[in-house]
Amino acid sequence: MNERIKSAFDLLLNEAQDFCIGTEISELNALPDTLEFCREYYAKQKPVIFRNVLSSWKALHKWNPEYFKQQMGSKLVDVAVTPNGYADGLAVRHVDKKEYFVLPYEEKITMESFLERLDDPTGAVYYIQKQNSNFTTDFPELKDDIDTEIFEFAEKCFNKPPDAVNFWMGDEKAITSMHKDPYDNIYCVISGHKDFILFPPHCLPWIPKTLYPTGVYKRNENNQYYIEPVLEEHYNDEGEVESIGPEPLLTEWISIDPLAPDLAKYPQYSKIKPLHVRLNAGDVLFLPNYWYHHVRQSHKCIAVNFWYDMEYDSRYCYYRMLEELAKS
Ligand SMILES: O=C(O)CCC(=O)C(=O)O
Repeated sequence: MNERIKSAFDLLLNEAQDFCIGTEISELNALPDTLEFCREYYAKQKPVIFRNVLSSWKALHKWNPEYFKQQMGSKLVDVAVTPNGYADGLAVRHVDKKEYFVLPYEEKITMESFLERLDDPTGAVYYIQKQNSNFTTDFPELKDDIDTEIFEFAEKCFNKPPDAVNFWMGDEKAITSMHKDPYDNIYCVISGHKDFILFPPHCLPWIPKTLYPTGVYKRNENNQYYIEPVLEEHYNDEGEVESIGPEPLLTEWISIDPLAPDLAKYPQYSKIKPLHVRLNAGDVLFLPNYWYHHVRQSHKCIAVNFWYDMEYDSRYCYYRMLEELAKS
């Protein structure tokens, strides 16, 4: 990399360090009002944990596997299934020994059998993690157990309703690999705990990324999982698919695992310091858009989160520039 760009990146890291940007996570024991939230957290794009603020939610006292079994045992739910716990993560495909970015096998099963599979330590890893507002569309019977009015302070600040409300429940082996989202995130843990590893957006130049062939898990008749490449689609001028393949679609993904970083391969990663955050039942995290996050959980942890579309402001434009410079 060009020396001038490299020293500009070092300057970025040092300035952020000097101004304590992304060096710690604030915590409050109550929800803030709109003005405090806007000034102290949203405007500064600073994460904050609100500890133990969900006690007014019925969900906190009611939601557990037994309750779900009684209330919706026969309901069909969409589940992400993987052999290794990484839905949307990296894995080596045995056929060609290449590393792929792999999407999960998607299965519809009853809530009761989902809960049974969570108790089977030998099988594949099951995770309800569909990020398509599945709480709103798939779990209307749970709606009254959460009180979204407590987040009025945030909604006034974002000035929009959430784009998606997602429901998460799964195995402790289910891991969400490091990524970032174009959403401001209000993340609520209802039962169990979640462990987040975070980096602020300005750490981009030190977080290695690679273009990977894309695959999707499939299951054969012996219940074994294998990776099938997702082939690239070619479009005509009308935007219709003209042909498919022969090459797999390429997906850019973060190459480093923060749980076991390969520093020999990615020495630049040692320059940045992760923030570790544990959310317990009743805790809420405000995670601003474009913050990198990696997420683990306790067994049968239950969570709900609210995604608000980010504002595409000047910060986003600088970020795009940084992305281009980091490629050079
Ligand atoms: O809870 C998880 O596993 C992942 C959460 C996440 O990535 C998000 O809320 O953006």
